Amino acid sequence: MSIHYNQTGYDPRLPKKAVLTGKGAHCMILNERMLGTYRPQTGADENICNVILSPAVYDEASGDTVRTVDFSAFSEPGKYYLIADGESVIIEIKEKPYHALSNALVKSFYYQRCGCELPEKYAGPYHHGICHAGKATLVKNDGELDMDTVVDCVGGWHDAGDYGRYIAPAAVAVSHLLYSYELFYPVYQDQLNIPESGNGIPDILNECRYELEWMLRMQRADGGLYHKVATRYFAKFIMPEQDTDDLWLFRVTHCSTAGFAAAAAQASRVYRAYDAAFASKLLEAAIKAWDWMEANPAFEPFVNPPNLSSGAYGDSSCEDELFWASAELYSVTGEARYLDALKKRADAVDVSKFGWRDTAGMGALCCFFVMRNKLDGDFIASLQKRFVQAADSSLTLTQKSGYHTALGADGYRWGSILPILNNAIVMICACLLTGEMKYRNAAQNQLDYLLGMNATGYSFVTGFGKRAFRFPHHRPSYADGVDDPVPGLVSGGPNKGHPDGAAKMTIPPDTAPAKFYLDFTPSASSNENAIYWNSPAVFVTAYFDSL
Ligand code: 9MR
Ligand code: ZN
Repeated sequence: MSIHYNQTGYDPRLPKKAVLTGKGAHCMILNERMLGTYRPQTGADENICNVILSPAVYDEASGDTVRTVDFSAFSEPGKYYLIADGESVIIEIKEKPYHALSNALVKSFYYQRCGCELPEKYAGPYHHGICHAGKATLVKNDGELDMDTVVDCVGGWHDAGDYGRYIAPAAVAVSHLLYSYELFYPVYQDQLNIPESGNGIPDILNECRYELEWMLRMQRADGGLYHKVATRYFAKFIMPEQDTDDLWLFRVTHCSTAGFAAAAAQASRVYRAYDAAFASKLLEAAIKAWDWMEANPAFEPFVNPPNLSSGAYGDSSCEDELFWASAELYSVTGEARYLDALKKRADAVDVSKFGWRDTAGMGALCCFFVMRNKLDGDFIASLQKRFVQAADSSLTLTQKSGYHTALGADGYRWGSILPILNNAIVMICACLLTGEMKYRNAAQNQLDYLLGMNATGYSFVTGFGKRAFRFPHHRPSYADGVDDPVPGLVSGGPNKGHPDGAAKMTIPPDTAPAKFYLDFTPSASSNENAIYWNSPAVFVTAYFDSL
């Protein structure tokens, strides 16, 4: 395999690239119509090349020497044969190439629903019974149970390939989805075939509400948020309804509380137009969470108690969550205390981060796109300057990479898809802020990466692409007896930083970082899905679908 390309298709109006790893520079592109009139040359035709090829460059992250074929000039929709170095692939140029993808990425959250049945009517072959519907018992720091604290916290999405449910990742995933809606709402409809479809509310909001209702249940009466709910150990590879171990609830933490305050405040803004009572409930809960943070300023980082194995999602600082929460709360209340908090923290946080640990990017989006006119010009200008500088750094990474990927060779760690999509979000927003297309074009290459223009040659979305990955570290996809994995799941991707046992045993240790990937169910370190890897993919895809 020497042709690395976007296997879902290219938008006729946008730039189009593929990356070649073959030795030569022999390459041509033809569509059916061109093929009909093509006459094989007689004599030496080694240099037939009807597209522009870049000079060969060394790509550090993959160890590959690559050339880029730029076929942006082709804009007629249709199927094209791309032939290079004795190999051929079919590339599609089509209108709205990302619409079905965008819907499937959102629908994947439905398949992650916990605490309810997934009937065949909505889930097709991926249907299953009700799971994790019991109450959860609080675990103390020493790992013992506190039998007096038993909480009903049913619902929400399974975090990833495991069945844990964690607040910090939930807050971020919901926010990515809600920002996708707030910025690109014309792409969202009410037709994803989920139980709420047809209720007059876009399904992306119906789906987020399922998570938000659970998050509300995770809030203690004093406003603090329990960190997570999970069984003692990661379940075996069984269906969720077979995972009947007791549910454990973990103590209230600062970052979960602040992240919740942010996401709930944002949600109150978004749902106001559809359901004012729900919006008010969210806002009240967000304010209570904020007040809890003010009343409990002594930060205590979360570490897993001993002798258990669910995700830790520990974080060393909540300053970024507080920055984000202050922005969202100021946008909906206009209260001075939130503005003070926003200004106080703005310089100290990285406003270009959209991950489960570093969250200030969402606060920046709130300032730029939601309440720009409520903030003074100097504040916005300096925030924007820093944000665009981050976009420039991403752009530089993209230009240095043979595969046009916004990640350095040292970035291929657990969930490498997150920094790549994070940087795509930064560049998309920089394009929206400055109108400069260089950012959009580089962001497009990150979507291309997701869909196959990467060193592994896999599309990292199940069900999308000729060589889509097939064996996610996702318990239902393994246990459901259906050949195809649940569709619309995003893989964490190559991870040289911390290989799991299967990756260690089967990937040669000198493999380049961008190829340290295994499409094999046991590979938790390189092939799991997670809600907060799907959600930035939703944002990026929705943007390109909205053009
Ligand atoms: O996404 C998390 C990544 O940043 C960490 O390095 C990794 C190891 O601690 O854990 C990842 O999160 C996993 C979580 O702990 C449990 N659910 C599955 C998550 C995705 O692999
Ligand atoms: Zn469940």
